[in-house]
Amino acid sequence: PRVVFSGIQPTGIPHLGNFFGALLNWVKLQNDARPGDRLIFSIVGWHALTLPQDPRALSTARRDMLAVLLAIGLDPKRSIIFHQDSNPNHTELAWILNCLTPMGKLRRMTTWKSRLAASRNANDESEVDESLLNAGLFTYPVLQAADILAYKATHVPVGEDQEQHLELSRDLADIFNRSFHADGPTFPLPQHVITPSRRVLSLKDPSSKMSKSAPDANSRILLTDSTSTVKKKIRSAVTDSITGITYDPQTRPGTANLITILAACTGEDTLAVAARYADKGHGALKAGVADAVEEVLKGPRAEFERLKGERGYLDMVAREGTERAREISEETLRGVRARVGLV
Ligand code: AQP
Repeated sequence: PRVVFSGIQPTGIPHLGNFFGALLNWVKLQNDARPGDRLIFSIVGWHALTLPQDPRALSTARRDMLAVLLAIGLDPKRSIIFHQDSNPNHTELAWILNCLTPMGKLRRMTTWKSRLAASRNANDESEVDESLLNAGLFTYPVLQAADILAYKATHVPVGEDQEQHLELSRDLADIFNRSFHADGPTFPLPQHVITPSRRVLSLKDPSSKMSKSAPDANSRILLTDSTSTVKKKIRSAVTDSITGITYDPQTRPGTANLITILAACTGEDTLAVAARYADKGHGALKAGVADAVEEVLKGPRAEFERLKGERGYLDMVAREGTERAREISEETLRGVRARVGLV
């Protein structure tokens, strides 16, 4: 049987990129699960703290994220859905793994390298100002490994951008297994489940991905956006001035991104969508995208609104999810503590 684990940060309401790049796949994995499979989905609050968060906004985002996960079809009877930050087994394991992690491995993480690059001294480009970066940002891939290994996960559905972190999880599992091999390996090596869909790009700057934390709110479509907001954001999406519609991500990234979104909504091929709009203009394409997005969002949006009023129910789902998660991770930690000598 498979143990599937994945997580999402409570840094805001998820957008279409999170949905097509990750969340929709979680629902599919749940709905296609075979008897005995275990599915664990976590809202990873500790990861969110690697960047400054407004405490009240974080608290709201945490609860909203749970409501969104339920609204899109995750079912607490079939999946374990819980808040990472309510299960200290993750941080305990992260600490133990930190003590086995070579610094060099963390320095090679592209996420760290891009943070470093962004903090170059304004006066001297060759000088990196590490004082602006917190230690959590450096070591959070180890926390991610702990998230996964605490459940002895075998399958981890995440975007391509996470492949390097998953590789680290495998390395750390292997280092632990080889360092403490009392009676066989402790951790299975987790595999990547590649999400088949393409990256969704920012509606305002198609050279970057759609992101929860980009400053321009019009650059992303949230799963809870109203019909009129969706229309307005798509209408103002950046495209190009070429006549007719073709799918060409290199030269027409904005147009290609709209085609990608439409295709993801309808389950069509991008080239088929492009062919359908070949003789039409951007106005028609945008209207088509808005309609397709509305079809996808209307169910989850209504369910989200309903669930937001069910605070007691949400708290119960979170509490029960945590209990089930903790039962599994506590067993892992018992083995880990015994192996490293903390008994
Ligand atoms: N634009 C995207 N297209 C496809 N997949 C995406 N993912 C994120 N953006 C896109 C996938 O969503 C999952 C959860 O992401 P996360 O919350 O852990 O953080 P992230 O990857 O950093 O996503 P955001 O939305 O940009 O959040 P912030 O702004 O908080 O950093 C991951 O599997 C990711 O691949």
